[in-house]
Amino acid sequence: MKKVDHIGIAVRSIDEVLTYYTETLGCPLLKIEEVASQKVKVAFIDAGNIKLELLEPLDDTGAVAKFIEKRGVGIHHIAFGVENIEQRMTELRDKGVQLLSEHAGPGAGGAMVAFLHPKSSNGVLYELCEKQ
Ligand code: CMX
Repeated sequence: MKKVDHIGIAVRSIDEVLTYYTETLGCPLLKIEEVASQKVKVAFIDAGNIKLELLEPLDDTGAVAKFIEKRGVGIHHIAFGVENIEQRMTELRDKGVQLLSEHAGPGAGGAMVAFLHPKSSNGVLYELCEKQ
């Protein structure tokens, strides 16, 4: 893996928590966007050497909505920045890791993303993320 690109944090409402990050912690807001394919609105926060990705569900049916319903708000995933994401996926699959999709798909910030199932990653949802 090249680096940890961002940490995803599930929230009920970006509006409600944003001033905690920008004013209380003093971390600048980079951008807010909707990622319809993942059924989330995301806010990227600049935390210095890493970004925090606040994830607000767009409806009750997506993965983040289900996560909040079951486990409450908090840390949702860790995203590794990678190159050649399809090759990384093949290597991990060959090593017995369960991936959530056959191929990478579009994620926030125009990146291509793929997820490693927490059941085969010792309870942690990992994302692979390749910037275009
Ligand atoms: N971290 C750790 N464990 C998690 C988890 C998470 N984020 N989300 C779910 N789990 C666990 C559950 O607690 C459950 O464990 P138990 O069986 O021990 O209770 C197990 O995984 C299965 O969870 P589930 O609630 O039954 O949910 P699903 O199997 O339907 O989905 C998962 C789980 C990981 C496949 C789903 O959350 C997913 O597809 N995630 C990837 C997509 C995603 O997270 N998109 C949002 C991010 C957007 C972005 O960054 O761009």
